[in-house]
Amino acid sequence: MSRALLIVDVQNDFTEGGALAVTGGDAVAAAVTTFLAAHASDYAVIIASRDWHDAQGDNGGHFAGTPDFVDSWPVHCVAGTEGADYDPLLVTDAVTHHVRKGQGKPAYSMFEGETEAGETVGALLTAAGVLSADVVGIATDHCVRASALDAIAHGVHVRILTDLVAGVAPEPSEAALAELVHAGAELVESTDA
Ligand code: VGL
Repeated sequence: MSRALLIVDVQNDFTEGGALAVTGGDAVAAAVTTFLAAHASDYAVIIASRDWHDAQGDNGGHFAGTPDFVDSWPVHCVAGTEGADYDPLLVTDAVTHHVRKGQGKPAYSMFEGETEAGETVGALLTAAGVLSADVVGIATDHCVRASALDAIAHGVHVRILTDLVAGVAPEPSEAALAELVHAGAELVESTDA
């Protein structure tokens, strides 16, 4: 049975010091690197996503001068900037596919993104015969949530590695994990993965 690892948005703007810093983001980046060193060979595909917004315009209302931090956000992850790069604590050598999303529009799920070759995450999972996926990254209450729900909708069994995710806010993050369990996801610690 083929398994995928989905690494969501471990980018400078979502870790400490970034434009939309998520507390614990650096720790997630480092812990995913440690996890990959031991577990990369468990996975048929390892897909990492990056939010990749346009410098011009508000990306479909995603950027706002006075953001509500639910549907609108400070400027973040502008294509080609340092903020959009992977956090350097994340070592990406084992990543098999890099997906970019959100050009000109909000895109919380990595399933909305594409590789440079134009492949979608859904197509990659289907091509690799993936039946289960482990999801890690940032942010639990937004892009991890949306990506995991789309993975379930694609028909794969999803596990959230709970010590390898970080959320914008505690209550919505708890709610997102509960929603994911109701949708069929399993919550496991990376040490049990
Ligand atoms: C994200 C807020 C805005 C995320 C992206 O990666 O979870 N959150 N854009």
